Amino acid sequence: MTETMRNRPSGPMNGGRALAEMLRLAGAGPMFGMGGFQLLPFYDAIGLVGLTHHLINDERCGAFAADAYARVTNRPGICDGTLGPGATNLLTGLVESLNGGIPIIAISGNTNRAHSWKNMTQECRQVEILRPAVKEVMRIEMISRIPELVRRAFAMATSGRPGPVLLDVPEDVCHGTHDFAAEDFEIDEATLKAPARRARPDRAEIERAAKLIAKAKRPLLLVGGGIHLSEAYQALTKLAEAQSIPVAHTMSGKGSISCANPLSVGLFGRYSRIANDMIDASDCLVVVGCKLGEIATKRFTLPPAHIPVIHLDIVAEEIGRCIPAEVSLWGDARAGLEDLAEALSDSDRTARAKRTDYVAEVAPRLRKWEAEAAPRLNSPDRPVHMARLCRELNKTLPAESILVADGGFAGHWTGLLYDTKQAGRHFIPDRGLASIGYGLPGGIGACLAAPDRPVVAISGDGGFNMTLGDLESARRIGCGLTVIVVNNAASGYVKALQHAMMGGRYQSADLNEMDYAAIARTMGCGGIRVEDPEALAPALQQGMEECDRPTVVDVVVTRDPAQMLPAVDNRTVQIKQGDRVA
Ligand SMILES: Cc1ncc(C[n+]2csc(CCOP(=O)(O)OP(=O)(O)O)c2C)c(N)n1
Ligand SMILES: [Mg+2]
Repeated sequence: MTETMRNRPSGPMNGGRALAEMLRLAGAGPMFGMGGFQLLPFYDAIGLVGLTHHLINDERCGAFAADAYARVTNRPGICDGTLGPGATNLLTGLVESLNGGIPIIAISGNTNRAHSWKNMTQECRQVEILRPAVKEVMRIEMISRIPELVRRAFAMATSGRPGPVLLDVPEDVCHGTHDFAAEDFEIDEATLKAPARRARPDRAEIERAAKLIAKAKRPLLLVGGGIHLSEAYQALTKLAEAQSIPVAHTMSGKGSISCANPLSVGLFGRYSRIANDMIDASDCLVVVGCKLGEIATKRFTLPPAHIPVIHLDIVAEEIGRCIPAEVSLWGDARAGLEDLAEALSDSDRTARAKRTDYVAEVAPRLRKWEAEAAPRLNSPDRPVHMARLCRELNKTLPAESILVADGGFAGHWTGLLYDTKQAGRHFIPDRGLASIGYGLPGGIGACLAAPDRPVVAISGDGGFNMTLGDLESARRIGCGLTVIVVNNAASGYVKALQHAMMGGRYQSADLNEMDYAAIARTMGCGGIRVEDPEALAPALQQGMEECDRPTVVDVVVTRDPAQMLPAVDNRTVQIKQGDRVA
């Protein structure tokens, strides 16, 4: 008998208790939400069954925290919202998880069905509002079906491309009672973590792909967040090394292979060090777990049409959506990469010999890029240069750390310049929906998922303003999180675009000058204001040493909109009709 079977409850219990018992059996981690009347029996049961739940000050932040927790662990993150505004506040966070393929179980309280649609307070069409924001809505209409539907929610969240599932719980279901049998509380262990099951691509297509790769002189792997979801790190590195194939990554795909691996050519797409040049000169692209969307393709101008593409993805209909694929591999990233490696294994030695000169190009190209970028990476400027901030992060953050990057320049600059020292989820940007406001709550979720590892979040001042109330949550929870605020006193990305494209007419782009370090100290957190780049590393160190309360490192960066874009490789801004500047 397994441990979970021994611990199965039975007898009369309310719906909230049954829900909590199922989550306990599923090994649920910390949950994030804000209570209300409808889910009170569930809240009451949380402590009784030994689960952990954190009050969060905005349900969107709860959903973001659950998303980051899920990214670190690949186990479904759990968040909840009460009837109406609680449920609707979950929306942005759930869409992030939907677009990013992140397993989430969201629980919403709903009205007592005896009174629904009679102008109940807080009532709204929440199921309809949230339906397109999740992979599946499960409305629980019978108390007796709670275990079955929670089981199904885990299966939906972790199978295929993972995603968020909404369990909508009417008040009378949560408060009502049913006599459960122990056998009702069955769980499927395979579905408690993504990927629940691994599908292998068609054998004949693998052979075709292998032939194409074997023939190529300059193959290149383009990888995205699917590598993390599939935990395909070893399989990717093994194939790349066995066949001498360099690897470029999207923002979500950073950490698929260690950035320190000599075969890593860094970010491709809108921002690039050398990867876009490598793509241009390639003769075979192997795309894995990557949707090839706007940013990865520089608004669909990459890759050049003549280069054959092999596309491996867990969602069949994603293949060929943006770029036609010569070979379509439908399946799990790890399984597909292992199969490719096996199909190619006889040619490993000859492939490496044939590609010696090719892979030898990578290091000098990177050195050349580095030399050109050096003045910015080492800039002594005050206010602090963003490239210098990224360099200090590279120098200071240990290999096991996690950097959570918000939308805005925080994500753009670190996406281009931050290096993970080992493979794994060490860089978490919210590129599903690219909302601002993910940094702080994402940092909370990552901290709780990896309590023994340093977690640093980097956020714009606009994104931080959006979520400042949850610094209180981080403090109360006791997260030893370091939050870097990129303080440019502006909605900087907007201001930079207005500078470049609107003749410097700034509209609704400026923020107040604020001292976020002082605010943090007032809130009982650590707070360090940094104006001199030399003070960055000690401030980060001090933040990472704080184990039980957050530290805000408020970094004063340029206020000049001409200097804000990640210009390391884009010093001459090109304005094209109908596109944004890079
Ligand atoms: C919720 C949301 N609203 C608007 C945007 C569009 N947007 C992208 S970057 C940006 C600027 C945000 O300012 P801040 O967080 O200070 O970052 P900065 O660009 O200044 O580094 C905005 C408004 C967004 N991504 N998300
Ligand atoms: Mg800003």
